[in-house]
Amino acid sequence: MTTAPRLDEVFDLDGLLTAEERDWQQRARAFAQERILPIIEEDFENRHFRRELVRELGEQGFLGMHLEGYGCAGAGAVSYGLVCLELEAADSGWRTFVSVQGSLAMSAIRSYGSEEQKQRWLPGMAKGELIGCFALTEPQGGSDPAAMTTVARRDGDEWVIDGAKRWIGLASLADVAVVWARVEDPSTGSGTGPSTGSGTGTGSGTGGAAVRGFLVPTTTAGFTATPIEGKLSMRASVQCDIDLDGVRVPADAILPGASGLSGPFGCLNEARYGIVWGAMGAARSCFEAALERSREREVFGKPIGANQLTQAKLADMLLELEKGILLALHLGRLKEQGRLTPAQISVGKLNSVREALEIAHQARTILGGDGITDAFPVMRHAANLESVRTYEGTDEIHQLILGRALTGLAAF
Ligand code: TGC
Repeated sequence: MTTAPRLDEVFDLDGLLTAEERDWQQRARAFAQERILPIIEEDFENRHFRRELVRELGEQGFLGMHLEGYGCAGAGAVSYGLVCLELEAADSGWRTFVSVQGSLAMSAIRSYGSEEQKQRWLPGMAKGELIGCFALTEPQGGSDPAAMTTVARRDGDEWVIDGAKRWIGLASLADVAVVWARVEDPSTGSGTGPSTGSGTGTGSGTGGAAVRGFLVPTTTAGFTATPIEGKLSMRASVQCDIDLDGVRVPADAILPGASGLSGPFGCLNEARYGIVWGAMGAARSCFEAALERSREREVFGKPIGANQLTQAKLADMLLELEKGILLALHLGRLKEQGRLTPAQISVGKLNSVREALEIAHQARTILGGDGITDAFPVMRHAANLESVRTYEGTDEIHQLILGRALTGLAAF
């Protein structure tokens, strides 16, 4: 039997990275292998989120690592992507945590917050001492944030927020929630300028009321987060329903720099970018499991990897894996140059998750019956990827974003 080439030698991806990027990747790979892989099957089985790892992620510098200042590492987009890839090679739940904390909650505060808000929250979040969540999606559906019904109304020196959110990662463990709500009278806002409003495009619209972001400490009266039970995916992480019942926050809880849906959508761009890389990590893990098994498992008197049908599957999996990583790298380089567009992010998110799922399914067939057990990570990745396919814009939403970019016609 010949020796299989190392995967990363096939396309020489290492040669396309800087020393700093390789260092981030190696540290994330070591963290994933030493701290996540030994416990992940148990945690997935028991639906357990291992909170103690959050501080360790902070110590590694992975939380908000692509942001500048306030205790964040200020790393490049490719470095961040590589960390997402390595963490998701262990489990999508842990990449999701890093995305929710860094790309959504911290990114919202970093991009739109006041200096005081940044000082108050970001250093602790970067260290993993504080957890943030991002409350955008509502129970009636996540695809159309313009149909948001959560409302913030000004009452003297306070805002009063009422509404409900769903599928909010880590909300029951979070210290602060970035809550997006319609403001009934934007003219009474934070005094940072008039709101431009949202819902000016298609979709359900927001009736002319601006969508604004609020930083809500989760200990605030009227804020309740309840973990969603019965998940068969992302079982090692926590997603919640949030009830907002007369939640009172001070006037300066509003994010001054975000007005309209471009605020939360700007954060979604960041999180979707991380998924472009992360899903390829899950795919790599599935591919490696299938490849190793194909060389060891003997049926009909020879390793199954010696069969043409198995080799064809492996070759197709390799193609999509390497193409997906090269696409992620290309998008990362565009992002570092400030040239990455939302439509390009949609290309990457749609492709990475779709192909990762296909690779997981093909890997499962090579593993045979054992492939449905937790002796291999493949079914766990496949189950997790169903969530990844759905959040941050479903396949269909990204197809429609691309359809609009191609035709100039909105179909939603
Ligand atoms: P549209 O009229 O297109 O735009 C409204 C305003 O937003 C701006 N905009 C963007 N800005 C930055 N980045 C983007 N990608 C943007 N896309 C749109 C746009 O320029 C406009 O700005 P302005 O200033 O003129 O008001 O809005 P639309 O309602 O027609 O959009 C339709 C559509 C389908 C594209 C949009 O609704 C969409 O992307 N839907 C999917 C939403 C989604 O991904 N939801 C899932 C979120 S996942 C989540 O919240 C869970 S967090 C993870 C966890 O907690 O675990």
